[in-house]
Amino acid sequence: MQLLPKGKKILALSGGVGGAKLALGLRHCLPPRQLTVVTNTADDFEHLGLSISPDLDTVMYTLAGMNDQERGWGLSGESWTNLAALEQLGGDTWFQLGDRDLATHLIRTQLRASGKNLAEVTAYLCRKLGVAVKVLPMSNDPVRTIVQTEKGEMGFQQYFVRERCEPKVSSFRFSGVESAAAHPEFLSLLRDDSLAGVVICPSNPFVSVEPMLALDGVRDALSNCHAPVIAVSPIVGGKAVKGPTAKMMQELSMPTNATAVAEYYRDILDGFVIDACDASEAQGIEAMGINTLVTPTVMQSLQDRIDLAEQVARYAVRLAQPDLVV
Ligand code: FO1
Repeated sequence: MQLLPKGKKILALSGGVGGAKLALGLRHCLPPRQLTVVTNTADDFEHLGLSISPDLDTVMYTLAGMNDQERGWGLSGESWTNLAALEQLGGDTWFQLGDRDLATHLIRTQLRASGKNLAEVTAYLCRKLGVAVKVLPMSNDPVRTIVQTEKGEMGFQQYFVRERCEPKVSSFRFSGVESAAAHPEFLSLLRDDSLAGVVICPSNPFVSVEPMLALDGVRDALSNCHAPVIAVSPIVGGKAVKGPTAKMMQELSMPTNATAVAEYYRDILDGFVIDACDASEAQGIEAMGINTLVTPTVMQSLQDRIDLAEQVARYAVRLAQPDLVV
């Protein structure tokens, strides 16, 4: 089964868990050379002297079939001996690094110190883990999400993990984004004839997708993209499938529904995918000038991931030939 015309590619923009699930579905229904996954790196931080790239890790581990499905992050079958030893020595244990996961951060830190950029390190790790799909960091330059909360400003992992997303948020800023360059292949693919569609995965719009859009040239390239730009709603039935998206929407005084997500991406979208349980919102989203696909979007099993990915890839092909859209 060939979903895309020969030589055509899908570019997926992904944060962590939700994005990685759809990326895995796409990986199962497209040959590796027809898929590139650009991943948010604004969640990255340095911890215990190590370079941690949580969303890259989640995407890599998921595509390698090594991720812990219940926890959502890290490796399956993990052990925690190092963490226990760290605790005994009074070290920082609020951010949990498993024994096997630690190897990824050690290698990344070592290779970065030897002069390799983040994309080179990611390509190396993917090769070693048997990930055939191209996974690119959004940028080789450091960008860090800073969360403005009722308790003051804090780094993203401090907000997300240490504070368990509890403080009320009022805004986000992406430190370093003004001087960071989008990965050159990210920008060139957006302008390439081989592009069949851009898929914004069901990741958090504010902290997973926005940092990618905020990189110089990306928003313009998406608005002017010759291929359809499609987003999958991370909000289903008024709730986030995973993570703090709905809570953030409330705190930012937005309605917590798929329509508000469509509105947020309005300038760049050709198509929007909403869950069957939100079908009543389709008409309003279409009235914004955004074509809407209603389909089951909750990805519990591997088959759910593949089914959704197939629907999205077919939707991209249909949107590229507007006469055929029904
Ligand atoms: N998330 C947690 O909720 N608690 C953790 O202790 C934690 C550790 C961790 C270690 C490595 C890694 O790659 C990711 C890790 N995550 C952890 C997940 C991660 O920080 C968040 O899910 C993302 O940043 C949000 O996309």
